[in-house]
Amino acid sequence: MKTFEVNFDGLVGPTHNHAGLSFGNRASSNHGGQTSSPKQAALQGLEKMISLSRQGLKQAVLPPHDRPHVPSLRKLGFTGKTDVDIIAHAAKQAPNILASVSSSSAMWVANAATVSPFPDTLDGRTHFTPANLNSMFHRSIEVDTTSVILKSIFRGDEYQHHSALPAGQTYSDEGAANHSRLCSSYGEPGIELFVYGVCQTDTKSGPKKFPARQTRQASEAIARSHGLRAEKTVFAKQHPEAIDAGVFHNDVIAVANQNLLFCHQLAFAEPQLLRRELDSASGDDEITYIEVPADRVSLEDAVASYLFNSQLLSLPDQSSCNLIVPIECAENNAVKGYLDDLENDHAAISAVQYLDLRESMNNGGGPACLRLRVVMTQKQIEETKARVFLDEALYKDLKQWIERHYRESLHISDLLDPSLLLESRTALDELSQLLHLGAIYEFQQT
Ligand code: SUG
Repeated sequence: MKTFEVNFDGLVGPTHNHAGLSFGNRASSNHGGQTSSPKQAALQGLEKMISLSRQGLKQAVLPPHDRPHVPSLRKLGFTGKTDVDIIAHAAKQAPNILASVSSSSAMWVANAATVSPFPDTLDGRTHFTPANLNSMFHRSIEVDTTSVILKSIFRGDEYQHHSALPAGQTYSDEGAANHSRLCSSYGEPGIELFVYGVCQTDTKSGPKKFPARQTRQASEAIARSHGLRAEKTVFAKQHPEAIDAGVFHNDVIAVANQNLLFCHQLAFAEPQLLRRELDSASGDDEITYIEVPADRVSLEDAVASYLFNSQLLSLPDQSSCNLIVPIECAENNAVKGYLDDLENDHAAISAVQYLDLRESMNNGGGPACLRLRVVMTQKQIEETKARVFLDEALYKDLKQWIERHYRESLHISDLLDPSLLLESRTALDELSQLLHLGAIYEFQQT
């Protein structure tokens, strides 16, 4: 049975804005208060999706969440006769809370869940654990809707959906952004690599400046509940210097695809140990490492350009990969120089493609943040009821839907406008029908 790795990309929501909500994420802090363009953001993301699909890859889409999130405002004590009144209450008393519940951050679906595909698990099912995203309030409210969406797409006995890990610091989990898979081909058992920022029994060697958003305890719990083979599971610690330089998720400093690991010299606290463990777990399959030295690309340049928040594409009929990187990589001399050499000299990389995702990038989300990888067989793809696999017809429908419903620009002061709630709900109601997802949003239940 033919097996694919499908990239599910998060569609940017109608309330995409720059509120500077993520401490430790430099782009988010630097752009806080600036005007965003929800329409351009969504179109940029959609262009990325269709570009991959046109290159022969399996590409799918995940819907945005309902924002501003009124159920969260209710939980926090805001009241009113109608949802619009509740927004008005929050707008008056706590605009910062309203901004948090209005973020379109669910678009970065690399943080939606950790997925262990069927070849890796003892029961032969694909396991999903939605991320609790405990470390940031505006992200912690994503988990319930994420869970509903994943269950509505991945239905049946071949999929196992777990609850998110318990709340609190010990099990802080940010999903696939800290999880990679190395394999000889997607349908074969792979090594699952879990990367954490801090271990709760050794908090001294963590970062000093910025929070570590993934704990070892969370990663271990997921590996346990997904039923992974111990000899094929590796845990590695992020370099604390990297976190303090703005690497809030490991996918900002490393990316893997099949048997290739592309990372910065300072990605991991113990890189030699990691290589030994990966080599031993991979057995006869050789892993190729491309480690970028800090004297070629500094941590600062890596974070500013998002060089490693890239996607390594295994294109049909091509033995080496293409690398897709954000356009910011072409604007950074050190990074561009490195990429030119990589493209010319390294057998594992055939070509580098530059993508404009500036709107997402300004909140700290590059190409890899926008995708969640799920290994699926041709049969599983065919049996999926939801209309989420991108083809030219769906691309066209989504483009028109964005053009119809999204604002050209949005400033955090616009979040106080109650009509944004109705606009957003009208758009999402239509989208859930367009994608054949059923009533996935709380506002559709009443
Ligand atoms: O969680 N930014 C997101 C970016 C997530 C990127 N994801 C991965 N690396 N996989 C975050 O920090 C900023 C929102 C704002 O500031 O308005 C934000 O949530």
